Amino acid sequence: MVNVPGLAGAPAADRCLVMGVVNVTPDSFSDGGRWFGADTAIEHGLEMVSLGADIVDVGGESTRPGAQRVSAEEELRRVKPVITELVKAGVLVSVDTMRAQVAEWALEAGVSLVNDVSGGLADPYMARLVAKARVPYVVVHWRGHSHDMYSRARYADVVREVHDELAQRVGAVIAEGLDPSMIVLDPGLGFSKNPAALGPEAHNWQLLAGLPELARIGGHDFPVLVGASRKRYLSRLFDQVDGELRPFTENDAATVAITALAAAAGAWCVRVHEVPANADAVRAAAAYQAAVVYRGGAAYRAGHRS
Ligand code: PMM
Repeated sequence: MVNVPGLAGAPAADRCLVMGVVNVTPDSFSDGGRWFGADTAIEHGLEMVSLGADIVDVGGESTRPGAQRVSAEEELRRVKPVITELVKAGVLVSVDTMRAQVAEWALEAGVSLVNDVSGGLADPYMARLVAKARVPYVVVHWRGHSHDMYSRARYADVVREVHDELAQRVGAVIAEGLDPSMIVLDPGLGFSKNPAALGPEAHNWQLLAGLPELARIGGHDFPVLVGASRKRYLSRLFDQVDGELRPFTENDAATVAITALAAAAGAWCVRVHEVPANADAVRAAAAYQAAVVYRGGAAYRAGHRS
C-alpha cells in the first residue's frame, strides 16, 4: 500500500483507511436526504468516527447520474456548519467539492484533504489553491458533469484510457504546484462508466481489476481511493424486480466485498456509506496481505534451505 505522508493526523497506514460519507444533500443517489439537516449530518459524522471511520468526507452537491448543479452559495450553506463542528470535535475531515470557492472556505475551517470528483477539470483555480494549502488532493477520473455523464461512457480499453486521462491530470496539477506526494488517484467508479456487470462494457469491474495498473504513472505508484459504495453497477449484479433495479441501500454487503478486494489489491482508502462492516473488511484484508507477504518469505526461506 502507498501512504499519503501529507495527511496530518491520519492513523499509521498499516491497512487501508476508511472514509465515511456525509452527503449534506437532498438527492444523492445512495443516501439522498438522510443527512440533509446540519444537526443530523454532524451526528452521523461523529457516529461514523465512533464506528471506525478514519476520515469523514463532507459534500454539499449531489453527483448522482442526471443531477443538476447547485450554486456555490447553497453548497457552502449546506457544508459550513457540518465541517465546522466536525473539525471542532477533532475529526479528520475531507471536503467533497469541485469548487475552489468551497474548498477555500473548507481549508480555512481546517479540513485535511480536498476530494474533487472532477480531478481539477471543473474549476481552473482548484489545483493551485490545494497546492498552496499543502494538503492531499484526490484526483478523480471524470469526463464531465453528471447531467449527461453516461453519454461519455465510451472506451475501447477502459483501464488504459482512465490511466492515461489520470496521468494527464497528474501532469496538470503538478504544473499548478501540487507536490506529487500529496496526490491521491481515484478511478471514479460510476462517473462516465457503464454499470454493466459483465463483458467489455463492465467498466467499473475492469477498473477494480486494474487498480495497480491505474495507479502506476511515470514509474511512480500513487495512493488510490476507491468509491465503490452502493453504486448503481452493484445493483446490476442482482435480478430486477418488476423491471426495477435493487435499491442502492441494499448494496452494503456487496460494497463490503469490494472493500476487501480493493484493500487486498493495495488501495489506500475506501469511501463508504456504512462504516462498521467496511472497517472490519479492511482489517481482514490487512491480515490477509500480511500472510501473503509472510508466505512469500517462508517460500523464499524454504528455497534457501533445500
Ligand atoms: N463518488 C461520489 C461522490 N464523491 N468521491 C470520490 N473520491 N470517489 C467517488 O467515487 C465519489 C466521490 C458519488 O457517490 P455518493 O453520491 O454515494 O456520495
